[in-house]
Amino acid sequence: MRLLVTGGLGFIGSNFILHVNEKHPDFRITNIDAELPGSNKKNLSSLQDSNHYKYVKGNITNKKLVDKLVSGSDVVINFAAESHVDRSIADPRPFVDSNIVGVYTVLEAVRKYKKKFIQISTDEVFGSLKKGSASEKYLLNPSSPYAASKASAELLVQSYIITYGCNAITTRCTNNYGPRQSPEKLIPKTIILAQKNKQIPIYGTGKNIRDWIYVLDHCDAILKILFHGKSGASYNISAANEIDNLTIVRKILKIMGKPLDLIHFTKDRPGHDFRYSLNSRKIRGELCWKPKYNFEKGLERTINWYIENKKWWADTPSSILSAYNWKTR
Ligand code: TDX
Repeated sequence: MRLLVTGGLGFIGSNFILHVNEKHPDFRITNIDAELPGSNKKNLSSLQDSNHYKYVKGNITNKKLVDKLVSGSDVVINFAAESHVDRSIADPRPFVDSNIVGVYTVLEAVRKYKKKFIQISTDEVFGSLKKGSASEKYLLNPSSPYAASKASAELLVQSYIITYGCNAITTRCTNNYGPRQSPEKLIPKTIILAQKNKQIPIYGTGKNIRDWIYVLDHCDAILKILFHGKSGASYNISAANEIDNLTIVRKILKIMGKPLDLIHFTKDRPGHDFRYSLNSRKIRGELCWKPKYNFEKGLERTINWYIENKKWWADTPSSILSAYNWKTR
């Protein structure tokens, strides 16, 4: 199988490529990545000599390049996205470009060359839920410019399925954690700051809830969907592991043997969603998927990876690790 992976130098995309390379070494993978925030060339340096892996630097809004790469593939999996909510609050424009115009450009190519397409979306498209868990039938109700750009992409995919009969599937996953996640996200940021004995900013009260999944469980779900997912469908992916931010930060500090007084409450994120939660009954029932990692095991693996791979994050600018200043960026 010839896979075109977009955004494969990012956190989830790079873990997915490494996972596929391990489970299906016969697959040929082409990775197109624009090297924007979240991408890291070190993520796939282990594959640089592989003759089953090809890297192309480029943006998914580049029609000519996307056409060429899509025509030479069997399946396109779109991980490429601006993904940090704080950045989208400071400047939504790159989110419209990558997450909407980029997806449109890829959709045009998969329509033209009649290829299978998988769009990697997020639980954030359903907005904040007071109670219950969102099934695939819930209405899209995004809060941040980031979430709105991902919801827009989902609607574009849906329209290409209905109007042009495209062979496409959308997946939505809850908050991922694991090796190679960009230092600006909560879990890696906490590990890196704790390692440096620096204050860890918690937005607002720290009571906000996210539903966490180890990145390899997400990658495994995408593989199941690639092989057995129903064309035109969407699948929610969740490990049903809801935890508030303060509890996570405390757990990390405990595992690392660091003092709780590193915790520092800061100004809340504007429009901060209180809780995300997905119902993943459909993928568990139809595709027999279930997560393999519990949170304690996954968190320890993640902490160990960051401690053992200090070189990967050592040159992270302090501005990325500080409390976000939404006014000036
Ligand atoms: O410094 C911080 N302090 C803090 O309290 C950061 C970076 C975050 N937080 C809070 C905000 C959130 O409630 O922690 C929670 C998690 O924040 P992020 O890591 O920024 O993730 P989130 O906003 O939940 O969005 C994530 O989940 C859905 C991903 O970044 C998205 O890409 C994904 O689609």
